Parts: sequence; C-alpha cells; structure tokens
Amino acid sequence: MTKKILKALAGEKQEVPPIWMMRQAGRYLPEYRETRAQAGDFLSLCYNSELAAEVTLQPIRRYGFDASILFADILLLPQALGADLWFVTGEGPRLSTLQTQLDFENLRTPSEINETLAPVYETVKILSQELPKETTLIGFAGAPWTVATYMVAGRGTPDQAPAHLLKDENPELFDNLINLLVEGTIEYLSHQINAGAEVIKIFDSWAGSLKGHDFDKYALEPCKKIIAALKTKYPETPIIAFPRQAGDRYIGFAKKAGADCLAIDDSVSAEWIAQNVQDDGCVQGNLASSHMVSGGTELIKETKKIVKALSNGPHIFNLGHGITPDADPDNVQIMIDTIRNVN
Ligand code: 1CP
Repeated sequence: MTKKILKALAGEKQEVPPIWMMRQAGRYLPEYRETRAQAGDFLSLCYNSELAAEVTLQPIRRYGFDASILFADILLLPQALGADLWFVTGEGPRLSTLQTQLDFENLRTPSEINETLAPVYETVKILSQELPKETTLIGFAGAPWTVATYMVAGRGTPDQAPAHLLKDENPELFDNLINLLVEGTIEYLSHQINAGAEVIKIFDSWAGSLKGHDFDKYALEPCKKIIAALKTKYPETPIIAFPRQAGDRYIGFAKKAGADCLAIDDSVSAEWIAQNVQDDGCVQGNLASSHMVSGGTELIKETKKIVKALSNGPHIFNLGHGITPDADPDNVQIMIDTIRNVN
C-alpha cells in the first residue's frame, strides 16, 4: 500500500486528497500545552526527543492526519551554527543579531551542527518507529533567506527590513551567510532523511518580501541548490517547497527549483492555483487558517471549494499558513470530515 501523501507527491490525483496542517502540533491543542509545560519551555521540548515525538504524535492520534511533521523549529539550525536563541513567552523567538563580518566568522561550519541537532535526529528515529504505517513523516528546515532574516534582525519583523538593509549594504557578507545556510541546511536535512524522514519541506515564509531579481537570487537559487544536493544523494525523497506569498512567482517555481510539490498560501485562490500551477505537478494548500477559529458554514463551504477546484490534479490539502493558538480543535475535525465526506 502506497501512502496517500506519497501518491500525491508522485503526481497521482485522488478523489479524497491527503490532509495535514502546518503547526498541527501546537498550542490550540490542550494535550500539547500539557506536554510543553512538562518539558518546561518550547526549546526544551524541541530538544527532548521523547516529548517532541509525543507532541508530533498527538494530532495523529486525535485526527488521523495523513502526514506528520517533525516537531522542531526552523531556528534550531542557526542555534546549532552558534547563534544564541531563546523564546520570550507570549512574544516569540529571539536570536543574537548578525551584523558584521566578525559575527559571521564566529559561526560554526556546517559539519559542526550535528552535535547540537542530534536530539532532533533522535526524534525522527522514534517517530519513524511509532507512527501508524499509513502516516508519512515529513522532515523540514527553513529556507536560507527566511532563516537569514531572523539571524540578522534577531527576531521576526513585519517587513524583514533589517535583512533587506544588510543584503543591500553588504552583499558580500549577506551572500556568505546565505551560502553557509545552504550548506548547513543540506547537512541538516540529509541527517533527517538518514534518520527516517520520508518527505522534506522547505519553509521560505518571507519569500514574498523579495522583489524582482532578489527573489530569484535569494528565494529560488538557494532552494534549487539544496534540492539538487538532496536529490543527488536521495533521489527517492520527495521535496515540498513553500515560497510563501510568492504571488505570480509561484508559477513555474516547483519546476525551476526541482521540487516535487509547491505549497501555496491563501493569498491566491484555489481556482488560480488549478489554472496556473497545478499543471507542473502536486500542489499543497490552501485554506485560510482563520477558518479554524471562526468555523461555521464558511469553513465547510471554503473547504469544499478548495477540494473541488484542485480535484483535477495531484493535491495535498493543507492550510495556507500555520494553525493559530486560538483555533477551535472541533473545527479541525469538521474540516477533515468535510474533505473525507463523512456524514
Ligand atoms: O509552543 C509555543 O508557544 C511555540 C509555538 C511554536 C511552534 C509550535 C514555534 C515558535 N515553533 C513551533 C513549531 C514549528 N515551527 C514547526 C513544527 C511542526 C508543525 O508545523 O507542527 C514548524 C514546521 C515550524 C516552522 C517555523 N518556525 C517557521 C516556518 C513556518 C511559518 O510558520 O511561517 C517559522 C517562521 C518559525 C519561527 C517561529 N517559531 C515559533 C514562532 C512563533 C515563530 C515565528 C516568529 C515570528 O515570525 O515572529
């Protein structure tokens, strides 16, 4: 039996698309909040392999999603490269800032990341043994541009202005950082695949802030290099690219980057995706995560609309971005029942 997610990634269209959700292990679930409290804080949870595997499994037990995504964070890689990382409760991640050549030189090399990241690989190993046999295990990393924006600014900023400034003022330093992140990401993802990840997803959450030539240089090219390196070593491992908010530049992205699937946010309609992107292969998306909060008939209507619009080609159902802490867990079940046509 081939798993539903792997069928979609191989280009097969299915009457009922496979389903998973970004941030499916998260604060909207009471069992997640309980395990996180047990771990102490978010980072301790990421580095505690048993508990990280436990929170990864929770949404699978509750909902029976077709895929499970490793519980970790895109900011663990910069931490393994030597940046300081901490989380401020109620606010989010904070990192030491990278502004100068000296800051860059103080970072470690890609081959030195594995000691810090060993517990993440152990989580993958546990999951590959404990997941139900029909569930696909997805490993992931942030794309170099998105990770660099956090490393430069030290935090998430609305327009990622500090990273744009550094790339324009000191392109040599910025390019060195991007290249280091390309190599570090290849190393990190290779270890996840060796540990048992069956699919890889690359999150470029801030790709949409790159304009013109910068989009090709900092979103497309690094992603293409990572995929090419992984495909050489692991030709059988499908890769999902997510250049969030790429708009028109979603068109042709998967082909150019060498990805097997393009994940798409909810700033474009499912009809637009069907017309412009799905010819290239599998697409993943794209219900607005706000429906997980508001629920009701709109949730059912929008879910059906997306399934129908993307039913003529390979499709993995997902949200346009991560589920938020204020979501109602019952709405997730309603979404799943609507897709699987229960009731
Ligand atoms: O428990 C908590 O309070 C922490 C909330 C949380 C969670 C559940 C963070 C902090 N990270 C995560 C896990 C996480 N992060 C996963 C695990 C698997 C899953 O999806 O269930 C993944 C894939 C990520 C990826 C991630 N982290 C991204 C890319 C995707 C996206 O959401 O755009 C980004 C940008 C981050 C950074 C980050 N980590 C956490 C927060 C709140 C943020 C965003 C901060 C900001 O932009 O200000």
